[in-house]
Amino acid sequence: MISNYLFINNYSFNNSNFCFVCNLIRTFHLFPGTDVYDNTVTFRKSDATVNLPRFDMGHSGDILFEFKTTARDGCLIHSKGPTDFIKISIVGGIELQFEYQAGAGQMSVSVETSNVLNDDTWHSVLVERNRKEARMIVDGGRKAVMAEPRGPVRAIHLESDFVVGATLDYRDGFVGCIRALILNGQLQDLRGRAERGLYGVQPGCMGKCQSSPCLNNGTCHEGYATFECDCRWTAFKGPICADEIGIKMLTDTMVRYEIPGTYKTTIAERIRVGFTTTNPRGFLVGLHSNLTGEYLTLAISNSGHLKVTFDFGFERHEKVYGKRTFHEGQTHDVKLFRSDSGRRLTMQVDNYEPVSWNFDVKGSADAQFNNIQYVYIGKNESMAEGFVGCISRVEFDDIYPLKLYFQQDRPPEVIAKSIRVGDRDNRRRRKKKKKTEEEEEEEEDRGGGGRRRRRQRRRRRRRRKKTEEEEEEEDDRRRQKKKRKKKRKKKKKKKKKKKTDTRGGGGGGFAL
Ligand SMILES: [Ca+2]
Repeated sequence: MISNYLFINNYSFNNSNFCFVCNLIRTFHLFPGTDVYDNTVTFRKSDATVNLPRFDMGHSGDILFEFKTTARDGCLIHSKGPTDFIKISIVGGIELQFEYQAGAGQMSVSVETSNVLNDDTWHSVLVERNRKEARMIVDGGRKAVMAEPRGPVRAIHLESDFVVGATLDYRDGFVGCIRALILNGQLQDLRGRAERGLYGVQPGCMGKCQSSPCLNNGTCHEGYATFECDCRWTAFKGPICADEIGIKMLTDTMVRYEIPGTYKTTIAERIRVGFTTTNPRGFLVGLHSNLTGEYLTLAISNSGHLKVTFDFGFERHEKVYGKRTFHEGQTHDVKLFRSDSGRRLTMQVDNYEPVSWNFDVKGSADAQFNNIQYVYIGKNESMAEGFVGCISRVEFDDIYPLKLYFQQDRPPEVIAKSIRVGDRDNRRRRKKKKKTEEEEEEEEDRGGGGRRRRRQRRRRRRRRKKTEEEEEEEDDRRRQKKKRKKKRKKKKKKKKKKKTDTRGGGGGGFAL
């Protein structure tokens, strides 16, 4: 295979040597009032094709179209004759390749782009072959040219259908959109064919993400045949970010997330929490700074209403969402956010109308929530009793503490205390560990330890023996010491007695 790369940046369309331009002009004259870009189809399956009639490329011909995809590889166009063929493919997401054969060996022209071709935006392709050379231009700028070999130039002889979307045998399929296919200046009606009904091909460019299949603000990655939801920036998990991540809270359960690094200072927070409870009191979520003493707490009051308490340094505020009570065992979703440079706090519960409170923040006053260190769920360290029920979907801006807590590689910033289930598990693990140690010893005793272990055991026994002897010696020493002490005490007593006797007499005299 002969391959030739030639790149010219900023290629100008005014270069009259290129028939590309005449084709474009011709195109727009040929189809007055038609939007060639409206002639679009989506290839939903990799083995789906649109088969057009034989294209006589002859001694010179050109193919112009645009595509949009997220796939790295795929055959866009294929056609062949008894020996000749043409094929246009995307290779590795960055290279576009035009391969052909006209009598002699196989030829190939490739354009490697600096930007990716599978970035789900439109890219244009012009492939042209004339008596002198074959050329390909991608996105109007990237160009590759290959001169024909010396000698008489043969026409490309094609006999099969002109297949769009895969190879003739439905392999290496392209998945994505193709529009404005123009062959030798003739717009091809791909859309019309798709409208009449074709396997795996739909009129228009419709991705799978257009129907917003990912819930809770999950990011949809287009695949045209499929889609993928990225739930990273949500408090949810699962294929469409719909699965709740929740925790059962007992009265002593606390989850704490420590904001790493230089903490966090905000003027517009976004907080969300889901909960279920039958207890008309309890701390749901709290943000706290030990450095500044500033805080924000969302809790259920004794009357079963939602209550926000905060102090960002300008004044302590307590706001109650008194429209409803929330302790009837239903699941609720609370969203809380601050806006208007910190002057406005809005709470939305479930799908009810949001409630806002405005605050009088003076110009010099500090509406910032400074140095937030912790996010608490269920209770904080100073509380004796916490929330009882279920808490889920906790998020504070881009922090998802419960999700982090339950993920496989849990970061050290998030901890949960007094989770009884977890404690029981730990106990079980400890028990198991102990048992294994015992089992090992037993095995050793049974002689299953091998030479090294036996040597270790002997050494251990010797050490034990030694210690016993030492202990005995020490006991002796202790006994003797005691004896000596007793003797000394007796002597002292005698001396004392003598002294007291003499002093006692004098004293008695004085008393009299
Ligand atoms: Ca502040």
